[in-house]
Amino acid sequence: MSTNKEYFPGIERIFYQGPDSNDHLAFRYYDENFVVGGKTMKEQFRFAMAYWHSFCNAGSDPFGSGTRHFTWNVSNDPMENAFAKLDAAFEFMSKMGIPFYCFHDRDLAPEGATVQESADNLKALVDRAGEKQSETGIRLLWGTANLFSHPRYMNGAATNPDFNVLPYAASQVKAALDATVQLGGDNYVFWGGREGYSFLMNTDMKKELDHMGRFLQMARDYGRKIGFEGTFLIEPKPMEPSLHQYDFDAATVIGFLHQYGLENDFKLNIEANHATLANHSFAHELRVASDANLLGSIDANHGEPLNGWDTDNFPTNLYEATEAMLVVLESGGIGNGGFNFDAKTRRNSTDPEDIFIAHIAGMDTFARALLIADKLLNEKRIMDFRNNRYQSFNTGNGLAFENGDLNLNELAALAHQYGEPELQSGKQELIESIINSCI
Ligand code: XLS
Ligand code: NI
Ligand code: NI
Repeated sequence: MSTNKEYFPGIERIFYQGPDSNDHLAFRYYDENFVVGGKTMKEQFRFAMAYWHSFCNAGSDPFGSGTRHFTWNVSNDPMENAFAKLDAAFEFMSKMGIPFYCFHDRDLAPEGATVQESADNLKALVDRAGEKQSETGIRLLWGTANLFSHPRYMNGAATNPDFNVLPYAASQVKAALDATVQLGGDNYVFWGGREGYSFLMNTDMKKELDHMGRFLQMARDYGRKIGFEGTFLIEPKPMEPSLHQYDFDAATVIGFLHQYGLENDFKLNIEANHATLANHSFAHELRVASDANLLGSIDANHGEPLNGWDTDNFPTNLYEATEAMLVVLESGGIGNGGFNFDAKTRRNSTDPEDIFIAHIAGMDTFARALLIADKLLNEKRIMDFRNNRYQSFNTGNGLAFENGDLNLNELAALAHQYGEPELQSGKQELIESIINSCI
């Protein structure tokens, strides 16, 4: 089925040329073999391409149709287009030097008229994707099932009030897990899609959450049974499409995982734009996940600060990326996760090369942020300040408090003895200016 057609003629393999390069089809900071923090950049990031944005979404929005001409989408046969799209995607990743990709079942293969036909469509594309992976060395970071686009999921998938919907969701998750295992995927993602609600008066939230917990336990058990050794990931998002999404933010999801006994198999996939949609910073969400030992992977993108929506811009905000990389480095890296560009070019970025430029911009932003974060970690004025801020807990009664050796009565009694504490400056402006001097 694979053709020799070139989908991006005139664009060659993108290489590192250094910060002074004016070539817009070259990396200025992402040097895949350069070692930072004990790993090459390639290993630190494990960058991934998101199939849905880069190869399925031609730029349509609620006000108009797509603007990009996809040369792999020209046949009347959707399966033929799906095979062509696979070739185009692997050509793109090979030229970019992107080592991983991520997909929803429906990105890879079209939904069929029956459950069986959908599964067969997916299987055919997965077989071909496996060959493409062997030819190129490109690997699957994660697979997932699209449980939100089809009208049947309008009231949710696992949380749908109608049991008749759940078997459909299960059939998709089962097929997507089979695909992920067949392709050697390192992770399997659940983004809540329409698992949420818009009106409490017609919703039994407790029942819906119990259903979601049970559904995820079933998926975990099935995955482990068929030999999936990777990590299951939940991707928090506070709203959109539902007004109230059940996986609101990292803290909410961590509580959920513990409530339903999922914390040993699941971790979190943190998306920058979802963090800001929840009125958190990207770094905050990463930190919450990391502190719970549940930081699994990252969806790298950037929200539009003026409206806060999930606009999924490519990440070019160096400051935000630097704060994120600081957390990632302090966590010891992203492990078997990666940095997936869950991002789209703007609707009016219509040149075929724009998708290259966008990924280069994102990879360079994170590479540069990694270099800066590495410098900041060695910046004693910041690191020592943060440690020393808590030094009163290192000895004496502070240590006794931390160790659980003081009760409230004893703690309260110390107030009489200590007198009014001296004010300790947080030195925020100083730290901000040190960070700026490292950029
Ligand atoms: C949507 C999500 C989605 C997940 C995969 O907002 O980011 O793209 O990453 O289902
Ligand atoms: Ni995402
Ligand atoms: Ni998103």
